[in-house]
Amino acid sequence: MKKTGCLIAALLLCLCLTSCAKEPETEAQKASVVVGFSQLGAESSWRIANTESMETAAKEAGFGLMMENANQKQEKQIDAIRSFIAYQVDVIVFSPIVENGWDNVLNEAKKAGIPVILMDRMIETSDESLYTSYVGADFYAEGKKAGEYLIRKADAMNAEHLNIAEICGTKDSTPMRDRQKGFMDVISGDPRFTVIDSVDGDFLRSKGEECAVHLLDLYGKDGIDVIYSHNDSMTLGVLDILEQREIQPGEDILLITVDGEKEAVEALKAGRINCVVQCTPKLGPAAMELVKKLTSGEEISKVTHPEEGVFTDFDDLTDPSVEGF
Ligand code: GYE
Repeated sequence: MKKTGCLIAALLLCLCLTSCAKEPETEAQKASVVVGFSQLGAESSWRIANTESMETAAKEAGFGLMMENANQKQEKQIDAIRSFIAYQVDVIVFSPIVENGWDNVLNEAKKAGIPVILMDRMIETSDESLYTSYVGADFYAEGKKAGEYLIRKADAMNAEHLNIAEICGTKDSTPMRDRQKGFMDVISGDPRFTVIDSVDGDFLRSKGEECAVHLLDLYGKDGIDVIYSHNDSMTLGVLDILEQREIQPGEDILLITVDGEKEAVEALKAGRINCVVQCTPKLGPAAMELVKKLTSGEEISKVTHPEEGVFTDFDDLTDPSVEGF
């Protein structure tokens, strides 16, 4: 009797230990729909606002969000996607840092039957079935808006010739490629414009500063009339350098930027930036709507672009709609 009692107690203890040792389920894992989200980094205010938008929207939709931040490394994004496949999430959402090199891992997701939504950036692939949907900006249209502003400004200034320096975002990313292409397609036929240089600023404020130093040392203040920068973070870095060197931004050198974060819109209002092309980071609600439809078996569109505008020094900047994120 005594022996059996001890045995039962030992068994119970064993059971308790094994169940206590089991990892507790996280909130994300308990939800009925689990989204694996691979964010590419935290390189800009845009990206930070985008991450917040995704987290808030997932919470509001009642979805579990397993998020991994790749700190600007493609390999880390690939690892994250593989871990979401292993966990068998319901949907994978990811923002690809560059366009190429995803086919293998996306084929693995496809084989596992997990749909993939591209959020923010696109991929280059010959197999469109590797992603179900894309939600993000039309970067080509953004580049065109930047070019159209420049033409209008040159007309208003009666400019004969303008030298443009371009500061690009992350090499081979969709916004870098398409913001450049849209801009060039608009201005390249106009003999008033010469793009004297195009440098890589990787969407980072610190690199924007480095690029400004490099360009000013190389061409001098009088050799550059316009800086077209692919995002606000880099532009804010440029502003710091121009001001250090007592060059009047917005006057001595025209500044055209993309995103529309608060600090940039304030600089536009203060006459230190000339044109801000909008690109919204608030893609969370649209992304979660796609997840909702997808998991309830509804058809979803292959591409969704948010509505975006442009703020310039031709506008009434006291209008309350002129606001940054
Ligand atoms: O413009 C930039 C960010 O992919 C649209 O990435 C995004 C870009 C955005 O780092 O600020």
